Amino acid sequence: QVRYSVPEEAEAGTVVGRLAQDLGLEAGEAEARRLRLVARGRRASVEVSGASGALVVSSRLDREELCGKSAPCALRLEVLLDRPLRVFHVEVEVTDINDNAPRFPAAYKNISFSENSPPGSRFPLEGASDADIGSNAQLSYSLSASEYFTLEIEKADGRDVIPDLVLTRALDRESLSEHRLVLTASDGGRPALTGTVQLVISVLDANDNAPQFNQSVYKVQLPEDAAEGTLVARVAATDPDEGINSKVTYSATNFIPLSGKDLISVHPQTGEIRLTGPLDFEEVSVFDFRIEARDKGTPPLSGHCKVLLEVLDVNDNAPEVWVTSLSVPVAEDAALGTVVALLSVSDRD
Ligand SMILES: [Ca+2]
Ligand SMILES: [Ca+2]
Ligand SMILES: [Ca+2]
Ligand SMILES: [Ca+2]
Repeated sequence: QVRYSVPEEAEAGTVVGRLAQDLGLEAGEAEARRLRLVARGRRASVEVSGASGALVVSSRLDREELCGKSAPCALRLEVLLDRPLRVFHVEVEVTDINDNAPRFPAAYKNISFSENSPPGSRFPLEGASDADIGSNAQLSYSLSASEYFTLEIEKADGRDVIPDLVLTRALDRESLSEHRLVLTASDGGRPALTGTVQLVISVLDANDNAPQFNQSVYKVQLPEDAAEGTLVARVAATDPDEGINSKVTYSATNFIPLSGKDLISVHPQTGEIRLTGPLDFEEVSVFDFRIEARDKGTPPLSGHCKVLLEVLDVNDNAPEVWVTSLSVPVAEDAALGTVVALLSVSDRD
């Protein structure tokens, strides 16, 4: 039995082996005795060159197509010689060249990390595959530069390696909601070939921001005769989170004096504070209360502001007059300056 080896993808005409010589034939004998391959159903991609008796490549030899991942990849040929008839077995090993780059299942990979994932959290990535064999298919991985992520390789059954994406520091969706990284796989060929996949990492929101009012204190003045329904103030809080984590509702609390509770209310959605009853400067001249803005996260977070409503006096009380003492009748010749009556006057305003 004769054995040869030839690299895959060798050009047509490449000599695989000097078959006639290796079979011990004399010059010219190969042609005279019709040294030839036994035709099998499918073309062998090699043939015997008539004149020289050499085995040469006749058409494309693709190791991946012939043998896939199995190694070694051998063509088993039968060679015939006439007069007398003889059969020889020839084995041609097709060796691998690094003609396939590593390939990832897709060009993009979408990954989600919660904003509050602790550093050290990992996400297993799908590795690339390489149609070659041996070191031409031995893959190593690298990740584009990132402040937040690194790659850790886990050895699985000592042969394939599976890269894990590992978080190295806390994420913040409010400052960066999407990270784009490139994962590169390189094979062990010389030169190495590479394949890439783009990792699109979405940062999912966590409720890590409390609503915040754009003013910590709102000072308002209203005349005491302001009608019911009068707008006292419009407060607004913002929350940089997303969705319900940023959805804010308002409520009024901590009234000083407590009676303010019945006179003032805030719309839970708009933050409009309105009068719901009559003011009376003579009773209360300053209402002090707080507005709470609470988001709908789990758990919810809240922020507060203070509102000072000053009630302004209006002249709504007539002076009251009392006669304290009265001297009647008064003599017609009473001297100027004589006290006629002593009056008390008071005005609640
Ligand atoms: Ca190959
Ligand atoms: Ca390869
Ligand atoms: Ca929030
Ligand atoms: Ca957030």
